[in-house]
Amino acid sequence: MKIGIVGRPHVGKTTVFNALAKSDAEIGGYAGNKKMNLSTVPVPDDRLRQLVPIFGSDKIINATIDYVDGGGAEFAKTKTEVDTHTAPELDSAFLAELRTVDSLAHVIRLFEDDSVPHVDGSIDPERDIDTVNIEFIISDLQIILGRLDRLEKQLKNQKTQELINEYRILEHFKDNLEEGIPLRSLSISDNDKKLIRGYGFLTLKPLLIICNIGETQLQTSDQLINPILKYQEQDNTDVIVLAAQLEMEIAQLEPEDARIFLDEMGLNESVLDRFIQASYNLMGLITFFTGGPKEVRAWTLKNGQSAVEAAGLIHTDFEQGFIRAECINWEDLVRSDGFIQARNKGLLRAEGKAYIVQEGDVVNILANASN
Ligand SMILES: Nc1nc2c(ncn2[C@@H]2O[C@H](COP(=O)(O)OP(=O)(O)O)[C@@H](O)[C@H]2O)c(=O)[nH]1
Ligand SMILES: [Mg+2]
Repeated sequence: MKIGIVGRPHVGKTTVFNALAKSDAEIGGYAGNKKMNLSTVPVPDDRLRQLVPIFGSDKIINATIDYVDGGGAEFAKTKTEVDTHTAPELDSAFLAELRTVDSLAHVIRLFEDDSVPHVDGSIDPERDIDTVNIEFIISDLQIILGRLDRLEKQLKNQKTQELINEYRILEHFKDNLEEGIPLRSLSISDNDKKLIRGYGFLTLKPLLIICNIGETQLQTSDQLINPILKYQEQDNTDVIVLAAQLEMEIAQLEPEDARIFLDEMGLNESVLDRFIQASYNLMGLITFFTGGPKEVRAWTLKNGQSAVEAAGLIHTDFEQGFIRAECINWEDLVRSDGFIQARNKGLLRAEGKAYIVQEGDVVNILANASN
């Protein structure tokens, strides 16, 4: 799973990236080094630790999330050009990268700091949301208009049902985008989703709005973000609050020092957990586990995916040779203190290919060896 961090210049995107990835990418950077920041980060999950004694596993393998931040490569123009001229455009390579992500984390600025002027002249989070939304709408529209043009020509020669369907759905998208409606607000059939999967439309991606507040705003954050909460009502959109600079500083400390610091600040450690939870919910993702003497491991699936799809994720051979999946809720397994007792209590279920894997399932795939 990959999350793209987006937003206006100098709102704290790289700071958020550093907080999430516990890294130290250059902040305040601008069209300088032309490098994006990419990081693969383990998803913290205490359930893995609790499953270790059940399997006697040697190690834990967390699920991971990939984060991408534009770094110095996100905008086409340099800082001087932007400060003295118009609003910055996104760099085309960064846009292409964004088309590959599963969801967007849009950082908006609430923190006040005179030494960091806002490119649009004032702190106005709602304006920032609209600006980026419009930018992405235009970008999706450009792709659609180009494709519709080509489709019209193609349809003159070959009127296949697939091309006709694609034309119909893209026209529908165009009409909505022209009204300023992002594609994530539309209900799209599974079939249509398949037809348009390759385009990576930006406004179709689930959107997590991150309100970046300053340290001094921690006490008043509820009031501050009140006007932003209405965006939560839009489809596939959620809002969270993060004091990104503070979180970045904490993430860069040694774990022991971080704990002392958090205690002193009266903060809890759950900000990153909340970010990940919100992202999972937004993308409709669930976690299941596998275990053995070598390792206990967390995997990410889309809610609604089946046992055979889970098997395919673990190993393609498991998908082909699938016989059945033994499944049990992780907590039932831990409480039973092992598989034998769980089986005796009737908690271990034998499920077929079509079984929909549930959040927190421990899954053991039984499969024919391929040859
Ligand atoms: N005071 C304050 N400054 C921040 C905060 N977050 C980011 N900044 C500053 O804003 C500037 C831009 O941050 P950066 O993460 O590089 O923003 P980006 O351009 O969106 O990637 C840097 O000087 C940061 O130190 C914050 O929460 N409080
Ligand atoms: Mg940056």
